[in-house]
Amino acid sequence: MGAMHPILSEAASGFFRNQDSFLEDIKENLIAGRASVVKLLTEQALRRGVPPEVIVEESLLDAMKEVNRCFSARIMAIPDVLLSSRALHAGLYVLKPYLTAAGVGVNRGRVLIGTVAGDLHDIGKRLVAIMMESKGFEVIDMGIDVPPEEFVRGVNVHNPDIVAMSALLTTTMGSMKTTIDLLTESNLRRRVKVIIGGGPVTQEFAQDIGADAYGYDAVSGAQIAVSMMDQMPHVGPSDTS
Ligand code: B12
Repeated sequence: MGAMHPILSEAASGFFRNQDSFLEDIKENLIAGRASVVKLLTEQALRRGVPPEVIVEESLLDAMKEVNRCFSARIMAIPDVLLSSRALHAGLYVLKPYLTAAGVGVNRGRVLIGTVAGDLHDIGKRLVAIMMESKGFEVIDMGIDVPPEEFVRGVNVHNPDIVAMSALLTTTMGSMKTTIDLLTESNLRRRVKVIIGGGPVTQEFAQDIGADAYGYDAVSGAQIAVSMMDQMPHVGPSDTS
């Protein structure tokens, strides 16, 4: 069968759809790891007026939860998950300017974020960073496998208001505590709020290790960061008190 003319194919796949069908199709193609289709559908959804945050929350995040479930149930293997994550990033690439534009001009504060030592998972952390940017935070991403000393150096160099840590492995969660302890020893703990998250992390664990908050996902994490700033006595990222 010959390929459809791009304009016809766009009309067929984009013009007559409603919001729900876009969200469902993006989700389905993300799970199937079709990056170029996810990119195209995301562009079309935006053009048809679907709000970018709705695409993230109701399509991309939902799809990744399903990917997690399928991986845990051994329905998907690691290469499939990596294809899905590539498709997620294709969608996020399209959405990022719109999401971060929402936060432009709002100086909410500065967040230093990283995945803790020994842990190479960065998909969730990157989502958290984007959602925080969308709320008007300046986000400094320290990357993956960040040792406690690097977090401390980051706080000294960048003077953030919030330190956000991600861990996906039970074996690396301990590094969150080590990082908080090192911040305390370095007399930096009182200068920052600490929020943690990731698969094995819980509210109880956050309390046990002396974090200020736990975020279940990227959306709630960004909301918690906003409330943290509202409760802080000082304003702005440049305040060193
Ligand atoms: C993708 C993936 C990988 C990829 C990572 C690719 C990448 N660039 O990130 C690769 C293949 C590299 C990988 C490797 C490994 N993985 Co892996 N991986 C996964 C998988 C399937 C999905 C994780 C993911 O990206 N989810 C999608 C994102 C969107 O969700 P998320 O990460 O949970 O993040 C959300 C929330 O948790 C939260 N969040 C996350 N961080 C933060 C931080 C803050 C501050 C806040 C507020 C919120 C927050 O918000 C996010 C968005 O809503 C999970 C399965 C699962 N059930 O989680 C296993 C999983 C995490 N991996 C696991 C394991 C064991 C490994 C390996 C040890 C496998 C091996 N034998 O080699 C290695 C370890 C490598 C290392 N040293 O880190 C186990 C961990 C078990 C455990 N409890 O310890 C899991 C749970 C799979 C399983 N069921 O066994 N993995």
